[in-house]
Amino acid sequence: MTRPTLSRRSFLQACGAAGTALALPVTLGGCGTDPGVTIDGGDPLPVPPIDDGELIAGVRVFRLDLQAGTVDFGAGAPTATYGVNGAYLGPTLRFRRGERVRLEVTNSLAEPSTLHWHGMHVPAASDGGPYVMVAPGATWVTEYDVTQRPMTAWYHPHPMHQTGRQVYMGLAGVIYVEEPTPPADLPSTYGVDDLPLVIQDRRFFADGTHPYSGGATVAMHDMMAGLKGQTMLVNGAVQPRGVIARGLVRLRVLNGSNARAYHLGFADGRGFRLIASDGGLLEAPVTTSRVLVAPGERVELLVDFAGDATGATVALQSYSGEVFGALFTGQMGANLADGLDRATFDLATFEVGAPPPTTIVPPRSFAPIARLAEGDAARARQVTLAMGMGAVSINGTQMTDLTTVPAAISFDIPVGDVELWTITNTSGMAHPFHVHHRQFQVLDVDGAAPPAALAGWKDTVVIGPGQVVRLLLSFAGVADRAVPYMFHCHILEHEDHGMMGRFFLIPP
Ligand SMILES: [Cu+2]
Repeated sequence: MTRPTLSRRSFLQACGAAGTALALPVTLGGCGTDPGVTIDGGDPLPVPPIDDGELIAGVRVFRLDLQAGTVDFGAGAPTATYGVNGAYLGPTLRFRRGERVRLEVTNSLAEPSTLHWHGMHVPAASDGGPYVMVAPGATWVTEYDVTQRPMTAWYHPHPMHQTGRQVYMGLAGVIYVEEPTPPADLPSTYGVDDLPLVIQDRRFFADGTHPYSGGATVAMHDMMAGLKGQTMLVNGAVQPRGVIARGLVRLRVLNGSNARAYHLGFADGRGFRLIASDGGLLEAPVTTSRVLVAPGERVELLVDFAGDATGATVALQSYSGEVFGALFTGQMGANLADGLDRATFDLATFEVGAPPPTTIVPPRSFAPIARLAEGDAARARQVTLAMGMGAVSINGTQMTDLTTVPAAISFDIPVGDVELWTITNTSGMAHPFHVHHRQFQVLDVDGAAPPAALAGWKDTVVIGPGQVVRLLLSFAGVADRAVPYMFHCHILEHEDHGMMGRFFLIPP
């Protein structure tokens, strides 16, 4: 990869996360942070290799190697990276409902890590959270049954205090959960009319480094705002150009960024159908021209290119400025937002290629979703997300280590119970709230029924500044008093600095 054109954008970063009372060590000096280089994109869109595993005695076996590498992103010098079975990011794992999978995770890094299967319903010991670490040189083998409905999940490391850095280095990948035979009325030819798009922003410096290089911790401002950058990667390439089928195309978007939300739309204003959120298909496609996707969230879009001329191009953009007020409020929000949070910018460009293998006519509706009801809840919990005095918190406290977890953020939940969680955000910026192991339903947002995009199964949901969002969660699974699951903000710098809690599934 060569990209000769480098320039420094005069890019004023707001600075001013207030306060100095730190509950956890953070490097001071966020003011005047170097915004990094501007990199011209346009290289071909990479498509992660599809990995179907190997069927051994009825178990589908996947071998994943966490390894160090080097990638030239065009910053001016190569960047030291991490990847899974490669230098940056990892393969797309294809799981099939009804099968058993075995994950063999080898850690070839020089530091401990772990892999978490974000969105998957798995026993706690298989979940890959911070309580199940993989030492350097070790191989962690775990097995579980794939029981959930088809969806797009993903995997990423989850080590205590190190998740943001390790994901930023490049450890992440997509998981397709499919029926043994995918439905014929949705695009499903991988890499042709069914594409994963992993969107990440990065801040590169001219020497190829970034704020996490060399094991660094980020500056105070980047801890509070979450680490954001002005360089957009899609599937690991800077603002790439992808050739897509001249027909109906299914884009499975993962926001794999540490902190930045995107408000997706196309430069020519075309509409598309939002067909799935985190936990799979909605009850019906939602026709729209914009969709918000926050860190950790996935959305699936059907975009029709059948009417475009071969060779025509259209940019996928983020209309971030349109949602600025929904994601940032008050002085705190103004301080923690950056220029791109107020702007429209390109993520990738699609060039219309050959027609797809078959012409797809998508259904007008999908299977109904059985609704959980408030009356199903065995108990209610409050989860309050807050920021202030240079720290992030849940219920007034923080998760600072794995053993001394305050009761306010450590729950015991009997297997099989339904719970009503009220998530309140008292801060001036949005937090994508994620719960491990189970897909949940949004009961209401500030007292109103959720919009259609949030009415399906979710595992990560944006809690806007000042918002109150109520969730219904059904905790089926396997009791385990030794290994907990996590819930946390998916702004990874917030997670790493204690905006996290845990829950144990206990016997009923
Ligand atoms: Cu947060």
